[in-house]
Amino acid sequence: MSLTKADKTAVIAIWGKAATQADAIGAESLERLFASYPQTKTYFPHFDLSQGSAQLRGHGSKVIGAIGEAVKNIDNIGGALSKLSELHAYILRVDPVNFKLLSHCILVSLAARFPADFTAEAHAAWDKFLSIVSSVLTEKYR
Ligand code: HNI
Repeated sequence: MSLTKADKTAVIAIWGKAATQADAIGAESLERLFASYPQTKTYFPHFDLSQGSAQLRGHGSKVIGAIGEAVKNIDNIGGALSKLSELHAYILRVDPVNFKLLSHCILVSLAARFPADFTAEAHAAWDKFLSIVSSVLTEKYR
């Protein structure tokens, strides 16, 4: 799967608006993940996952920061996230199904904040982009 020029433009455009509230979007995405798919909480037994907790916000900031790095390096997402890929594959061993769930929650958080920008085309572009990010983070499993 690869992003077309139009996909990249759409991803970068929404990120341009999201970047200033990235941390809040990261935290909201995790809150949605843990509320809607509580099984994902099993990866975080060492965290306080209650809404708005410092650990949840801190982790949300890291996750969305990585998304920002991927946007900045949209032509070399694999290179930009290679360390993170090793971490998720060899140390964290997160089941790849969970990446779809988190990607969905990120999409919903973006859509809820930027309804006018979140056209069907922008939705599709972000869906593809997050699939690529997820593939990069899980490719070393194989
Ligand atoms: Ni993920 C740590 C980014 C999906 C479970 N994860 C990180 C860190 C980043 C990150 C950044 C911090 C690394 C560091 O400290 O060096 N994770 C991402 C991204 C995605 C993703 C960009 C997908 C879009 N991670 C997932 C999923 C799960 C997950 C789907 C499980 C449900 N991640 C973890 C866990 C940690 C983690 C667990 C370690 C947390 C800690 O600090 O102990």
